[in-house]
Amino acid sequence: MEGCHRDGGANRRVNLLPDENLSLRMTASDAALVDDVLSGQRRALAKAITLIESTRPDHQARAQALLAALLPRTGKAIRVGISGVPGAGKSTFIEALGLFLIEQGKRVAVLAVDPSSTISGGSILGDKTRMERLSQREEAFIRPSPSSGSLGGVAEKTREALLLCEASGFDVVIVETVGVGQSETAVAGMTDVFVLLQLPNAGDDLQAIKKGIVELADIVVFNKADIDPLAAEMAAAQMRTALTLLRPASEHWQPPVLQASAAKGEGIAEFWQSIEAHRAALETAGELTVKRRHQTVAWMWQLIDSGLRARFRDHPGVREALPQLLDAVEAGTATPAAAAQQLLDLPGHAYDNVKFD
Ligand SMILES: Nc1nc2c(ncn2[C@@H]2O[C@H](COP(=O)(O)OP(=O)(O)O)[C@@H](O)[C@H]2O)c(=O)[nH]1
Ligand SMILES: [Mg+2]
Repeated sequence: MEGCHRDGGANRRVNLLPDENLSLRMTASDAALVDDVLSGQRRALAKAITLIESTRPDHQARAQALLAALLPRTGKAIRVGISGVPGAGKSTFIEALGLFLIEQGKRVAVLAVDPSSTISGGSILGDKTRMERLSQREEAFIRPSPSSGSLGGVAEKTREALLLCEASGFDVVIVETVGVGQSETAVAGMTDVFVLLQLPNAGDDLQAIKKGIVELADIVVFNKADIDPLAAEMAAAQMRTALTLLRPASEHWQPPVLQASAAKGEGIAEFWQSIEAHRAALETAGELTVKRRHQTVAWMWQLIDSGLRARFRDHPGVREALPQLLDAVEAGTATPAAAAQQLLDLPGHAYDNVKFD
């Protein structure tokens, strides 16, 4: 995409669409921010992500311009999603992995999608002590979930933050999420490879299988194998059987089941080998490009869906008529179809209230 026109720095214009129908003017300081993000400055990256997370309409417009300017420089990182129940050892594992990758000369960004942070006000990564060593490294960038908003909102911001990290030259972007259902789907939908971190006990297995998370996994890792190696071995064997039943056989990739001890740093190198093998398999088959294309298109539809829903709810006529119609539907005096039709047919559903200059 050739979205970025430079005109001496100040008042740089950025096209948000291929033709010039939608373009934004960037202030000199935002243009400088783009350059600083591109040159890998972590403070600039943090600032850009803060702008993206802001709900203020003027910030949103600036954030979209920033993203459009950076988009041509995205796409080079390996995007890894890691999920597991609280206590599975995700943070410990990611820290060990991050340090391993830095030793290999890579720069690593860690982002989080944490739906619980919106309820508790905390964040899975809020506890910095968990990744103390990694966060001290210059080659690492760690960012917790935005602490407000719906899962959809948090996921959307994380996806944009991921693109910013890529533009900023991070070789690997890890997205961590707690295993509580829908957040896994969101993370699997924004990453190249989705990893399920499991505890070696049957209860954890059954939960993951029941919730349909195992089907999403490209790699399964049994962590804390140091505690009871035999139990880990058995759990891994059972999971291999479950996977052959749950995952439709792909000619390109059969999800491996690994063991690790994040606390001892064991199994990390083997894990990374699997990530590289997965990537090689996707690239050979031409699937990586296809996968990412599908993901961006699905993302666009999600934004349309949530945008339409939000505007529908904001419609004055809908606000006025909704309570009564809800009552009628609940009481059985109106059919859901008739009520929905009436609301959808209200005049003046405006789709043009996003203002760009
Ligand atoms: N024995 C053992 N403990 C671990 C291992 N990985 C993590 N832990 C411990 O398990 C607890 C939860 O780990 P944490 O990384 O915070 O889990 P998260 O909630 O999934 O991020 C911490 O006390 C860790 O020190 C491991 O491989 N072996
Ligand atoms: Mg954690």
